[in-house]
Amino acid sequence: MDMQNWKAPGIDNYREIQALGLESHVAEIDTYGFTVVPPEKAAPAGFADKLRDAVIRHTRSQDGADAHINVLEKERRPVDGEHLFHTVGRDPVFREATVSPAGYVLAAHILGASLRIYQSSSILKASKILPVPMHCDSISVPPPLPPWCATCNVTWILSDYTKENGALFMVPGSHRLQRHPTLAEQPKSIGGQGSDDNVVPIVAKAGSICVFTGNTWHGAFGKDNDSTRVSYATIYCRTFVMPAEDFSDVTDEMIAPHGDRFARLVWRNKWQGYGKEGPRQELLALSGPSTQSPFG
Ligand SMILES: O=C(O)CCC(=O)C(=O)O
Ligand SMILES: [Fe+2]
Repeated sequence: MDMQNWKAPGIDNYREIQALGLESHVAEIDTYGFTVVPPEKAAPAGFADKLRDAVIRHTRSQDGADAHINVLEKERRPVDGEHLFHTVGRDPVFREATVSPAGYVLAAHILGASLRIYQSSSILKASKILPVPMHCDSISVPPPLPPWCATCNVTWILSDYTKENGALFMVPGSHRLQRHPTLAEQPKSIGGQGSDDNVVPIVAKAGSICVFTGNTWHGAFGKDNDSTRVSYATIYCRTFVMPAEDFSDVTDEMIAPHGDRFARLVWRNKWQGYGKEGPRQELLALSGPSTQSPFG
């Protein structure tokens, strides 16, 4: 059947997914709440190395106290390791990662065409590291979580992930529970009282990307060895969500090489944020499709 002329919310994005050969990853996201795209499909050869080098370079050169979380005692950090925040203003390679096609189209499958960046950050986990408690990234969203998600996460795995090296873990199908996990459900393998039966480690090669919905329960195993775990994550959100980062310092010069898609991702042309002048109607009108369908 010729489907080329069909028009419906989400179809343009699905065509991009087909062109990239990522259809099975869409099925996995819908079924399990996450997918892992292998390095050869995630980005051109060499990109992940560039991204890893930038994470290490910028993390090592930031002032220790630049990020509040980096000076908290380990036990008080929700995620142990050295964090680098608001990366899109720091280096072109971080900007490129947020629009890199495989991750972008899968994020757009989850959030629809109105997606924006919520947070662009990285974590370097050297030596011994505490586990990350199980949670989902629907931050501040009350239950029942909407079946269409408010956020999603595209994590670039930049060193080989094994359980021993502190891999991410996921709970397949947990996105369909439409709630946050409770304290009693924290798995035993990370010091909780709950079952490990449905906890799967994300064992993956450096250069893979793990894409998961904002409703998918996940965390990370602790690490007891001297390996260095490196990751870079973009959390995307829908246009009505207040982003975690302030993008007002992202300049035209930073945006220009990465195109209109990136401009929208960093909230150019947003209708929110007005003062006495009130909203600009032509900008408000841009959010029309997102009120018609979860893919708008
Ligand atoms: O990579 C990790 O350690 C987990 C971080 C996390 O929870 C996230 O990126 O949402
Ligand atoms: Fe998370």
